[in-house]
Amino acid sequence: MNHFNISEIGRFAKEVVKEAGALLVKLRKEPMVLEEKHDHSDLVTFADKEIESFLVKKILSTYPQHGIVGEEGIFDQGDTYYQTQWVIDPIDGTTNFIHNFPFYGISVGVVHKGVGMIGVVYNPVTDELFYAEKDNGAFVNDVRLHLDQPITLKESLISTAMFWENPNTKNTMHPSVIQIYKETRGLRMFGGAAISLCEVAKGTLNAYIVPALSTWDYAAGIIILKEAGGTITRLNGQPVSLEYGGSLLASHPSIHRDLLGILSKH
Ligand code: 2AM
Ligand code: CA
Ligand code: CA
Ligand code: CA
Repeated sequence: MNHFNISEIGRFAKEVVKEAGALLVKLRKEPMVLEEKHDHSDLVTFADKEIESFLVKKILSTYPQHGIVGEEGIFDQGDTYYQTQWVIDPIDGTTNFIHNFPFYGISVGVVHKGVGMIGVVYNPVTDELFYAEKDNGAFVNDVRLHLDQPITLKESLISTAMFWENPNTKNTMHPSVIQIYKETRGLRMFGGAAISLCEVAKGTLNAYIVPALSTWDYAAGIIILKEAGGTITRLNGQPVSLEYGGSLLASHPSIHRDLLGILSKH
């Protein structure tokens, strides 16, 4: 009954994210209206809510039977079970958006019966639209992404987020982070999960490693990276769920095992 037509839904998802992207570019030029969510570093703007509302309206007018999980909670799922669920982050990298630091984007994933089927991420600064369908490859503006050049840990550039709490001494860097820093070309923190995952899919970054995220931060990005040939697990090597958030070790396939080895030591 609830047939999932991946190419039709994918085409729609791409279109709707492009439209939301144009709206985001327009909203960026308007005066910034922002408020704190939990503290001074956890912010939400008028644009986050506008983009999520726009996406929810568009999705439900075409697919009224689908559910939507979004960071700003515009659509209330209640206790209803939806076979097909859209997992959206209207602006991933809100702090970057506010500061005009060019590393933020719109992230939309489509999950059917718990399986990630479609991922769309739009970077309005570079005008890059990342798109992937399960088993059908990953693309940036219609150019195929594929991680087929092997790399070593020594020649890789790693992205992470926030300083990890040191389990022994607190308030200093986690020993895994220090070791990864020493054994690679370097560590970067850009403040955006979705774009980080897409950059790993492009090969400009070689891994994205984070201790905790929500599903909307990575739903689209992990489908894109997986279809580009990347390897994605939790930090302990377990498979990543699209139903609940958690850690992420998302990398080029040739360095995943080495990174897991480092993470398991500390
Ligand atoms: P956001 O911009 O959509 O909130 C920042 O390192 C990355 O982590 C961003 O992708 C950010 O998404 C996400 N994040 C999740 N929870 C966060 C929080 N409480 N504070 C800041 N960033 C958070
Ligand atoms: Ca947020
Ligand atoms: Ca986010
Ligand atoms: Ca967000």
